[in-house]
Amino acid sequence: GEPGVVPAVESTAEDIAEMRTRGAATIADAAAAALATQADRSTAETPAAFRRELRAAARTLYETRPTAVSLPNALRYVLRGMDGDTVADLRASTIARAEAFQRDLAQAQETLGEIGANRLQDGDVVMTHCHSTDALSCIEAALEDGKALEAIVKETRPRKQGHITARQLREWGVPVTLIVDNAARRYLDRTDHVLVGADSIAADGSVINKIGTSGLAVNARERGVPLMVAAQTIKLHPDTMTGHTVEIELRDESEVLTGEERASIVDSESTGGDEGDRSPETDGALTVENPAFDVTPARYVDAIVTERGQFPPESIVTLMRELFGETTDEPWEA
Ligand code: RUB
Repeated sequence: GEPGVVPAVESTAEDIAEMRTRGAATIADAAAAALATQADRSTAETPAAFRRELRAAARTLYETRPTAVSLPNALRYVLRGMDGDTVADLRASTIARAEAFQRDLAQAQETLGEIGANRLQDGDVVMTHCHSTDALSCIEAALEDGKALEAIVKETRPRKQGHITARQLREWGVPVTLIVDNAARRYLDRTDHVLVGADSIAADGSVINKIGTSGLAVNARERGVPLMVAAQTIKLHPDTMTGHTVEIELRDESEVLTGEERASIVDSESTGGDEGDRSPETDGALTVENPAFDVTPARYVDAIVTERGQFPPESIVTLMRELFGETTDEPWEA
């Protein structure tokens, strides 16, 4: 760890990296809370040292996972609110800014849920992928409006976040049909809406979300089922306004294949020798790739629902310009 970064921040970073804390909104909330904790527990004696520590804490959090832009957006927002000429003032302003961020984030989710609920009709069947608190907020608001919904929940390999979605929906009394990812196209025949969240949204309206979203989107279009993306504006990716692409996280092989499974595949590859004769070249010839996210082009997205209203994906760039302006320098790199 970096000097001055408090253990609570290190452990938040570890929770994010290991996915005990996961999902774009939840990660952003945890990151803001961690910066408040850093501010609270900092033992810095000068304003310069305090600022250095906060930047180091932000870097520690930033380096955990690359795809959900809500993480750097949250860090940037909190650090820009750090204000004052004394350590006491810097501490108080940072904590207040982080708390305001967390309040606004929760409020945005509630507001977008009410907006998204308008797209759902009584009796509709909604298909979900992964676990998105923004997507669930739309369902919750529709239920509160008295609409009865059913859900078809994709398991979402390899981490099975569909189980978290299924548990939440069952808590709300929604009938749930859990399916393996490969069954999605078959069940689109009786689906009224595909509803997903986002880790990042690019300036061209493309949506970066859990791996498998793009294939689902193409199948949904082929079946005539609309795809709705629920995303707080914190998911809008400012760098994409200047042409940057969003980094897709590649996760560990162990999420896909156990060591034993690997051995059973590589051992069965005949190398002409006996069992003890397994060469490293043979081992190296089995590559497991485990991308955590993919990109759904804007043309497959029917609506992006945010707390600022719902948008056709092609017009999201207007909202991005309004929210971010032109500067995207990271304050923790200063
Ligand atoms: C989570 C995921 C979610 C988005 C949106 O991926 O792809 O759909 O983060 O979630 P992972 P939310 O499990 O790898 O973090 O609406 O809660 O921000």
